[in-house]
Amino acid sequence: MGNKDQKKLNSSPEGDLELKEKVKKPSLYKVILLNDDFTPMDFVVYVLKEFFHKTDDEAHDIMLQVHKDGAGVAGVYSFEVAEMKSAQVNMLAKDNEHPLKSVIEKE
Ligand code: TYC
Repeated sequence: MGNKDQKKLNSSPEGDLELKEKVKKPSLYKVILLNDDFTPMDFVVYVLKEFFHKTDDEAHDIMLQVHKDGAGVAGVYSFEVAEMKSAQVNMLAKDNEHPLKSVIEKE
């Protein structure tokens, strides 16, 4: 029996299922902005527009929600992207001497 036929015999819906089970979707992580008493509202809006591609209205809504509730989701990404965005936000805030912090949390 040729190699080609062997492959055909072994392929089955079960085989496809086994393969599917092993191909895991990457976990998603939320980038969460934390409220503080000193970071200017305009700076938070800028961060949401620049790093999280929010519209002006979306950015204002999220900023106000964080201001009222203490924390809010800026965006949801793979671990690597979430970690990078959170670090960039924290660095920009530090460089501008604002206490704004972001953290990441598994969904
Ligand atoms: N609470 C800040 C103020 O009154 C505004 C603010 C909003 C700060 C959201 C951080 O993640 C934040 N200036």
